[in-house]
Amino acid sequence: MFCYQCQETAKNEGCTMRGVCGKSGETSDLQDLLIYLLKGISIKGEKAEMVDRKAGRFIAEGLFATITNANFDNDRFAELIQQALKIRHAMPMDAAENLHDSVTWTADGMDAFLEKAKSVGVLATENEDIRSLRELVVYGLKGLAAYAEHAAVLDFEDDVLYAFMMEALASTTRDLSVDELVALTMKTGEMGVKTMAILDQANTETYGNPEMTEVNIGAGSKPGILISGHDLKDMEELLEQTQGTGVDVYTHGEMLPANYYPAFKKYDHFHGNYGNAWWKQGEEFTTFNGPILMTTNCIVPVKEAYKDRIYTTNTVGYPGVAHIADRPEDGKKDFSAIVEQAKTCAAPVEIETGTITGGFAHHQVMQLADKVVDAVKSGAIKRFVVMAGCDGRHKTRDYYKDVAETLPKDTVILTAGCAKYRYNKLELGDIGGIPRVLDAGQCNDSYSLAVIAMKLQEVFGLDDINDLPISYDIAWYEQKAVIVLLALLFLGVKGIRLGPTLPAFLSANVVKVLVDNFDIKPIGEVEADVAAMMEGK
Ligand code: FS2
Ligand code: SF4
Repeated sequence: MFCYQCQETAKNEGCTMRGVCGKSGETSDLQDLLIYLLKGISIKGEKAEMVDRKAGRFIAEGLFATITNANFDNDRFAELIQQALKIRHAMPMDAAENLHDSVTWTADGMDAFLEKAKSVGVLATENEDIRSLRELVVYGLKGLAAYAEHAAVLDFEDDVLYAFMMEALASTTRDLSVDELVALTMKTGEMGVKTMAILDQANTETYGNPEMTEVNIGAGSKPGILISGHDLKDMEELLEQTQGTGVDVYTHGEMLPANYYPAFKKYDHFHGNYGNAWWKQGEEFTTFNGPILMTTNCIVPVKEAYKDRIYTTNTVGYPGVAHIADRPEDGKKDFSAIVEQAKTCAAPVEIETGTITGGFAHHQVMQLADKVVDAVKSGAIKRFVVMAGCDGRHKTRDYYKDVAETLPKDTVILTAGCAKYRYNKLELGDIGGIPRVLDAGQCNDSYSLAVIAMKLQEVFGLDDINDLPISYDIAWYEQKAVIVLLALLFLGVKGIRLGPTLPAFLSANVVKVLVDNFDIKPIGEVEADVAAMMEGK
């Protein structure tokens, strides 16, 4: 195996024996082969006269399944590989010479899959810079695919996205120059913006605009179900199916922003949020006592303490863990097994009490726009600091908590994603009623931060988005953060600080391209970074 797609990769170089995330070498290899076959499907698909939506959706699901902490189940990957071969086979293509091996290779059975995987992984591209750019595109596509898939679940699909996934994946099989690959990277960012806009539309048209909400973080006296991941449709159906059962519903990790949607707030048995970011699930799932539903990444190696009460669904998988089947066409998922189990469980152990405030997606912030603009004009708000992105296990991520605490009181933190758990329970106060931490939602909602920035640019009549009093101090962990980063670069944002480490998959030359063109920098010491940000550097 060789995998370096996430921030926690071994020695910030690459996982070679077993993933730091717990992924086995075999799982990693099967994921490589699946990606390879998605490239074969893409080569066929990009030549078709019309976008093959079925193939496009399959590509999105396949990419999503390979995101860090989404799926650890070899059997599931073998199934996906078989499906990929079938889909590819059914796609028409003119007979041509020199077809890429990803279009023609075929075999059956785990042994054959694992054998082939050895030669099609990341290291099959020998040139370090080409490899770096190809993987940057592929990881960006994984994030894009995840967002496209979330939108598709809500019936918002755009063939342009599938066509682009095919174009980009197919391009990674060709001998593109560094310049061509840099251009493809930017186009990935552009399509990332488009995808996130579609997802934003899907979420808000289906569930309403997130609104300022105080979320209970304590525990109730009834048994509960804990729902994690990013899938709002699962959230909706779980709330419906638990109504009147005597079972409460709690969110964990990236599902916290479900608490901000009008469509979900109406349920009395929606109790609030339990716990923190994904990496704390080992302890928090143990004390929760009730069943846990993982709707997307991030699942981590499952502990015996809750193995018999954790469930996966969608692209998530873990060996030996019960999986809730997809919803039938025009039907709903069946969560009855989870509900029945919950009734037999004790209530959660209370691990904290109080509330946290969130719900500041673009619509809510725009409702406060006058207040915000006045505060900027009067100098009450000196600067916004975007600290969106991911949380993770590394102690070095305390940096983000320390930055939040060190920033002067006349600054506002804009956030989205699970990075917020480093500072969303601190008492940071407010500025004239505007909370100093404005949480827009999931990493999926990072689009909101771009909308807010563009709106402020318009209000202040600025030509360049970089003239706004906004600094970017982004934390990354997995591939959804990669597409958010590429989207920001496409929008022309410069001077982003990225941490806690720069991605291992960026070669020295690719880092240089990013530094020269976008002034990207690694995080440094807290005091110095805060001082620099306050000077707009
Ligand atoms: Fe948290 Fe980062 Fe959301 Fe992941 S914000 S680790 O990309 O999907 O989650
Ligand atoms: Fe290593 Fe991250 Fe890949 Fe897991 S996803 S194998 S931790 S690089």
